[in-house]
Amino acid sequence: MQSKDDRIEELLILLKKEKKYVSGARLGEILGISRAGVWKLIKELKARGYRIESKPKKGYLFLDFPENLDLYGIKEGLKTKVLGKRLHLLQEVDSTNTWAIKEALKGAEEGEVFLAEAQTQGKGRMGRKWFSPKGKNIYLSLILKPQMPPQRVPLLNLGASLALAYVLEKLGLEPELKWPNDVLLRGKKVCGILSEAYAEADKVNFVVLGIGLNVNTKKEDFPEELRDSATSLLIETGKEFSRNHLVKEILQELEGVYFLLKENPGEVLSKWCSYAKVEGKMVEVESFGELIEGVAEGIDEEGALLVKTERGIKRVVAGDVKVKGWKGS
Ligand code: BT5
Repeated sequence: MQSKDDRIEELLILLKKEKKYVSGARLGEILGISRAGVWKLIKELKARGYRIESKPKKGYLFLDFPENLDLYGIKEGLKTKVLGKRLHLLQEVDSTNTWAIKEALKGAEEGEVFLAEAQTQGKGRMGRKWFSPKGKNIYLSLILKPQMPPQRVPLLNLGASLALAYVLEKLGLEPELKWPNDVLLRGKKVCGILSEAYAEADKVNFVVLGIGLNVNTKKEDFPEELRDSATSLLIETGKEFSRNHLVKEILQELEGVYFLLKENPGEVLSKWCSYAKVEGKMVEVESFGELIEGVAEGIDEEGALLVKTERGIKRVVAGDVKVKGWKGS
């Protein structure tokens, strides 16, 4: 027998496909339940924020997804094989990365996704904080179990930012990527990525890849200190976006890049470079307390940044890059 969740998902798919009123009797027939049963499921969808119109004698019409994150809305039509096959959602959590790590240590599988409407302790790199207000943005972490040596894990960061660039480009925007993990619009940070790996010397047990994308945050809602360096899709376009739709897009693009990384990492790197405007620019990189100055030459096959300094090429595996003239730096 189908669970209630499966029936709700099926009902949603049916309603969305029809694009016109469908009678309760017909829906009941397809789902193998009574009209009263259909009405109960519709009531539940409405309570979750789905906009569905009901008219006597005509039936039900799907209008829109809810503004809030909703697992049915993400799963409906999701075209992935691995990522997002299992999705988890909380209204509030300390950090979706911390949550995903705990679940991975308990045996959660590759591709499981952890989402929250708000984070109370959203994490950036190196102990920094990620501003994570409720109900506006995407805070998503997923578990990967890649067959790659630990020194190649940084490629996942680059791959994830490339996937985000694809998502934003589809919205008509012009994203830029900044090593190692920033996605920028007009030089301002719209998305940050944090990967945390659990590895042995020669084997990766799992990686939690965390993505924070600013979607419907208004300029005045950012704290003062971020207003000049951060942006959101709303600020850039004047429009609000469905986060359920965006999560779906992110998972699909991410899976494409993840599979490509296994087959042809060189291609991912060259695609990444085509969005990065750092090459050939004078940069200052702060890495493990050291300040490295020089010209950014590119990225090597393990995702490290190569900087041409007065004393030769320096390979930087972690750090913050400042490019002269960039607001987001
Ligand atoms: C990052 O760190 O950019 C990684 C951010 C990853 C966040 C996601 S959300 C889901 C998952 N769960 C987590 O707990 N984390 C991940 P970093 O490069 O260190 O940048 C952090 C810096 O960006 C901060 O010090 C601020 O200056 C700035 N910042 C903080 N919140 C921001 C926001 N919402 N938008 C733009 N910039 C922000």
